[in-house]
Amino acid sequence: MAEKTPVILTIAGFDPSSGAGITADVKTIAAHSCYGVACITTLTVQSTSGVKRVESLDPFIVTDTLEELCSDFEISAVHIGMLGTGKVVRAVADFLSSKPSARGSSRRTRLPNIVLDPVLKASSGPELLDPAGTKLLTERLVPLADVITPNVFEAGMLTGMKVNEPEEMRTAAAKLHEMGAEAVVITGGDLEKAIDLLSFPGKDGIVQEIFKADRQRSNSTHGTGCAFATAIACHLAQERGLAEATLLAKTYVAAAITNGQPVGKGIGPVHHLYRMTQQRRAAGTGGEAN
Ligand code: PXL
Repeated sequence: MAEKTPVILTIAGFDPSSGAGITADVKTIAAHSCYGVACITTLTVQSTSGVKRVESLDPFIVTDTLEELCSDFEISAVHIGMLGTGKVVRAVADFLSSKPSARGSSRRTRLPNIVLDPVLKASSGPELLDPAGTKLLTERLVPLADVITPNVFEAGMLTGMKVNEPEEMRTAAAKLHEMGAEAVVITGGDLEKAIDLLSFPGKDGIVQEIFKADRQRSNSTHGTGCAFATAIACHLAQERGLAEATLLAKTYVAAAITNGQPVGKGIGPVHHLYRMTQQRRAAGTGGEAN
């Protein structure tokens, strides 16, 4: 009998250049042998040269999409990325906490393996979540998620602390636990050493593990945060533990940067599907690609 393919739901914005957002997430999900379904929250106008415009969708469309997908698919993990506005954050939080929505939610069981990437701002500058959204995300989604994956900037914004060095990452993670986060991965890919901190409750209290890698100098880094969080969701869906999921996701993103394709005139996307080209090379000339 064919093995069941885990279905991963991504709730995120649309980046037409496919480096970040839902189209990138679906590529990441495919790269992990899972099936991706997407609830779009926001349209952005952007290319590799940055975000030019942000247009949030009606929160009812978000709720209806979530209802529709969840009434059909058995979801094994959820990735939450760009949400845009407080209204959308509320719709997502109401849905995920199984509160009946204004339209009447039919679902009663909580979705498993919720990974929250608290997307606040594009690297190119523009805000990707309004201030009401940041407040609601902190109050409702941080405590609801199984793991949150802020970068050092986002960890600083959520905690009101300076977060640059490993010690500050540890303190910020502890504060995020106090704020209701179950598990936290703070990514420090922008630091001199690419340091990620995983912080989660163990038997005898909070366990913190540092993952180190050399920082890559590359022009293909757009979408690293989305790829990382989505890859973690896929690994959790495949029943891996959080430490293994974090390590594998970090390795995946590093390889996706190394294999980045030089497309566009600005900061290019990571290569989410780099394993396909490796398989094609390994298959030689006999493959379908010919
Ligand atoms: O990388 C953050 C991000 C997430 N989601 C969407 C984006 C961006 C950054 O530009 O556009 C849709």
